[in-house]
Amino acid sequence: MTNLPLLHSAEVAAAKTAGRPIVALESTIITHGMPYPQNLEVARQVEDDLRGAGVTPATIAVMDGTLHIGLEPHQLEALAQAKSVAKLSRADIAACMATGGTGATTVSATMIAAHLAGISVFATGGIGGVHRGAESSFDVSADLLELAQTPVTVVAAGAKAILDVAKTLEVLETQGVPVITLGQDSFPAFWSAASTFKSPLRMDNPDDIAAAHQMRVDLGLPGGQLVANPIPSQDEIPAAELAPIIATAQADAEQHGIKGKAVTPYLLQRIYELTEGRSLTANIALVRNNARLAGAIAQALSANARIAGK
Ligand code: PSU
Ligand code: MN
Repeated sequence: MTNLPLLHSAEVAAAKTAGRPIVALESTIITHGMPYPQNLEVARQVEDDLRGAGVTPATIAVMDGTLHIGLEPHQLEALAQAKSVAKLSRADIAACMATGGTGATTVSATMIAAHLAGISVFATGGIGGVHRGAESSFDVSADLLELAQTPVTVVAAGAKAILDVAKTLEVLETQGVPVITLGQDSFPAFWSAASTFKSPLRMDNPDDIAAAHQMRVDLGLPGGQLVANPIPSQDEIPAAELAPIIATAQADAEQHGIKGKAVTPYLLQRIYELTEGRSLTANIALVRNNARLAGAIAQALSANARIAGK
């Protein structure tokens, strides 16, 4: 471990020393998920939302070979403006660090980094999943397999309708990942609060989610939890309205031969154009909503750890 190029931001280091709650944030959403300058505004806003709630944000990224747990303001700005930054999953984080590269972390790589830094809760927008047509493309996000092996609770707004939600839920079940939806029975669909799928589990408050996280740790179970947090109804785009837009975006991706890592960013950008920016407004609202819930879960976990003297 001594040679690992890992750096905590000043505020994350202070929070760790004091035992204050910390929430990890990913950086691919900044570099590949939203356009500049909104990406920077949102990244700052989400960090400030957490600070306002008494929780320390730890945005995670690899910069010049160093794994950063928390970015200083100038680093966040540099990342938001950077062009052609690598998109890192479990498969390429080590190679990027070993060669002094710079890359944004997806859900899988962010979970690895958070766990390494002793952070149990992570907020994002949406996770990767099983893509439509996966029966021929085999495009299944590494995020799902990471949830099966790394003990971090990930708060997301469910699975985007650009994915095959049924297959995504099946893989999560096979992999032993608890999928917990907050406050409703329907599994949320990212830009839409509800889908036609029932959530495997439902909980109605952050304390129960924190207790379930701790119980898995106590049982010695590997892997984390996926918490699905529905987008607030005033910010959602109804599923019926999105369906034809998603179909168009998907047809365009196919026509342009978009494959592999490029698929998710391409679809997000195309849907942004086709909704004239509404998808981004919804995306921002749901990310902030997820950070709020993640903060509350982190607070519950750290309060329980204090009581237990851990
Ligand atoms: N979904 C979004 N925005 C994103 C992503 C997903 O709405 O930015 C990013 C996340 O970092 C996620 C990654 O981990 O895409 C999944 O990529 P892939 O589908 O290539 O596994
Ligand atoms: Mn993929």
